[in-house]
Amino acid sequence: MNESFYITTPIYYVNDVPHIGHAYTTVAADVMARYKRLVGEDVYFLTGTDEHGQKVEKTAGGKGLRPREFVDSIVPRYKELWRLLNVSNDDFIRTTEERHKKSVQHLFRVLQEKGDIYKGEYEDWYCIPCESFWTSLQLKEGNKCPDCGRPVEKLKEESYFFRMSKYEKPLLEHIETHPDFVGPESRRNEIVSFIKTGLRDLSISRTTFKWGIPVPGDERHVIYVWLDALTNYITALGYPNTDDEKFKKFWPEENPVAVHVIGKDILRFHAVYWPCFLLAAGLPLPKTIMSHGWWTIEGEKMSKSRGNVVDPYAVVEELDRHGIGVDGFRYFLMREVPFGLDGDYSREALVSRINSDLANDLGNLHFRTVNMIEKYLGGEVPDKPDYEKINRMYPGWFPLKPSGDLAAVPMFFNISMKSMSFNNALQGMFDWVSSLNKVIDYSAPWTLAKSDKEEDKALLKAVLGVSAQALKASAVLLSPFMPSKMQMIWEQLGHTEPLSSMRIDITNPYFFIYEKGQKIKRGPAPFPRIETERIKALKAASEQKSKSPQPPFDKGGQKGDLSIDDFMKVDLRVGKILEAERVPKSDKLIKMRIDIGEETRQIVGGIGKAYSPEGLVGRTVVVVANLKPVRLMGIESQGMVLAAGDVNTLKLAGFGAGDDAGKPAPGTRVK
Ligand code: ME8
Repeated sequence: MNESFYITTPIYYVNDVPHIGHAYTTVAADVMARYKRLVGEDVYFLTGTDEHGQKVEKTAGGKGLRPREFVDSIVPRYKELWRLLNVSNDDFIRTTEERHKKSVQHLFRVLQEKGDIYKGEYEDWYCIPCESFWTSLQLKEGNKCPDCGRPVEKLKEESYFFRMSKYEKPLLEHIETHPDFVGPESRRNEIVSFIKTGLRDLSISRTTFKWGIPVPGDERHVIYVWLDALTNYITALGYPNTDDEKFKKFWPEENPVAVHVIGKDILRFHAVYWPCFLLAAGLPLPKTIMSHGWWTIEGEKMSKSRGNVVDPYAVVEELDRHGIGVDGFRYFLMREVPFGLDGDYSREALVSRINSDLANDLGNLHFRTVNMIEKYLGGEVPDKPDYEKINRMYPGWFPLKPSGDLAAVPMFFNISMKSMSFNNALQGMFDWVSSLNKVIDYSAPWTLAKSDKEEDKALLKAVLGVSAQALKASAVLLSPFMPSKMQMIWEQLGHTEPLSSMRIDITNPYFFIYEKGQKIKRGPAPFPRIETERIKALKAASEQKSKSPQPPFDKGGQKGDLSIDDFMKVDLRVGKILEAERVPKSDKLIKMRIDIGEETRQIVGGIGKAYSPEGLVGRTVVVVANLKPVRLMGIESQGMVLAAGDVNTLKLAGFGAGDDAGKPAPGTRVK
C-alpha cells in the first residue's frame, strides 16, 4: 500500500483579501503535495477559509452586510487565487459549512464528557483582531496587544473553560519524544519554553457576539474561534466519523503523517492548543507543525496603512504579460528564502531571480540542448552519454566532482524536500544546470559538430546527452514548483504522457536516463527574459553612457547610469576574516586571509589606519570576489573588501557587530 500524506494550509480569515503571505504558505504546501504525489504517496491536500468570529461580524457590519453575505463575497477571491496559482488542493473547507459545525460541536461534547470543560467567569484583556486573550503582564506598554500592537479591550464574561493545564506534561513529553513535531528546530525550542512557563486553562466560549458555532446545549455561547478553526483539519477527513475511509487513511490511530504548514504567527495555536485538544479527545497528534517566516516588502512590514500589500493577482498578471506566468512567481517564492526564515519581497528581486535562474540558466540549457540535438543529431537524444568523458575533460566542473555519480543530484534533492528545504533542493538542481551550461560553453558543440574526428563526435554526443538528462531530471523534479513550464519542457523532450502522471521511485534515482530512439520536439522558449520598461531604460542609459567617457566612481556616483546587468557582474560575497597582519613598511596596508565560502583569498586592504589586525580577525565583511588580482607593495591581493569613509576613520561594510549567529555564511552572494 502507498504511504499516506496529509498536508494542510491555515484556513485564512475572510475579513481581508488574499496577499503574498497567504500565497506563500499555500504554494509551499502545494509544492510539497505535488512532490509527494510524484514520489508515489497518496496525498490529501486541504486549504480553506476561517469565517467566524467577532472580527468578521464587525467588518461585515461596517459594510452594512450580514456576516453570511460578507463571507460569501470574499471566499471566491481565495478560491480563484488558488486556481490561478495552480494549487492542487483536494478539498476546500469553509468553517461555515454544516459538516464543520457538526464536527466542532461533536468535539466540544467529547471534551465535555471527558470532564475537560467547565464553566467559569473570564476577565482579561482581549484583542479583537487576533481573537486572543492576554493577561495584563503580557500586554505591551499602553495596554497594547503583544502580537499586533493594537489596543486591547477588557472583557468579563461567563465562559466555558478547557482544562489545558492538564495537558502540559503530556504535551511536553510528546514534543521531547517526537523531534519532528515542531519545525524548524528553532521554533521547537520557542514552543518548549512557552509551555514550560505553564499552561493556563483556556476560555473556549464567548457570549459577546453571535457569529460562530453555538455551544451544544447552551446557545447563548459561541465556540471560541480557534477551537472552531483548528478542528477544520479533522472535519475535512470526515470527523466525527472516525470510521470514514478518508479519516482512517489520513488520520490513523498510529502516527498519522499529517503536516500543518503555517506562518510563525500562529505557531502557538497549532503547537500548543491543537495538540491539547487532540490529546483530550483521545486522537493522535499530527506529525509536524511546520512554520515558515515572515515576508516583508522592500524591508517594511506589509500593511494596508502603508499601502504596500502585494497582490498576487497583480504579480501573476504582470508575469503573464512577460510570458513567464504563474510559475515564475511560484519559483521565486520557494527559491528566494530558506523556508522558516523571514524574507523580503521586491519587484527587482523577483525580476532578477527569474532572469538569472529561469531565463538564463534553465532557459539557456533548454534552448541549447533541444536546438542542438535537433540540428546536430537529427533530433535523437543520445541514450548512453559518456559522462565520464566529460568528467575527464572538465574535472571538477560537473556538480558531481571528478568521478561523481549523476544520481547524487536527485538524491540531494529528495533529502532536501523531505525536510521542506525548498531553496536547497532548488539550488542543487540549478547548480547542476549551470555547470552543464559551462560544459556546453567550453566544449563548444557548434565547433565539435563541424569536426570529422571520432573523438569530437563522441564528445558532442556526451555533452548533449548529459544535458538532455539534466533537463529531463529538471523537468520532473522541478514540476512540483513549476508545473506548467516543466510540462512544456517535458513535451519538447518528446514525452507524450502528461508530466503530472509521472511517478518516480526515490530509491532508484536514475529515472532521467533515456531509452534509445527518444526524439525531441522543439517548441517555444518556456522562460523569455523579462525586459521591463525600467530595465530597458537603465540599459539604454548605460549604453548611452558607455559611448561617452565614464565619470569616476568616487565622484559620488550618478543615479541611473549603471544597468542591473552590469551591477550583477560585480561578484560581491560575504567573507570572514581568518587572519590579518600589517604589511611591513606600510602604515596603511593590512594583509588578510578571508574565507569566501568555497575558497580563502589573500586580500590586501588600505584599512590599517582605521583598524588593527587583531580587531579584524573574525569579522564578517563584503568582498569583491571577481576583481583581477593586483600586487600591492609586492604582495598579491585577490579581491577587495568594501569600506566607506576617510582613510583614518573608515568603516568596513558588514553585517553588524557580535557573533556569527544570524549573519550570512561566508560565500553568500551580496546583492
Ligand atoms: O491566522 N508573510 O488566518 P490569516 C508570510 N485564520 N506569511 C504570511 C504573511 C506574511 N507577511 N501574512 C500572512 C489566521 N501570512 C487563522 C488561521 S488555522 C486553523 C487558522 C500567512 O488569514 C501565514 O501562513 O491571518 C499565516 O500563518 C497566515 O497567512 C495567517 O492567515
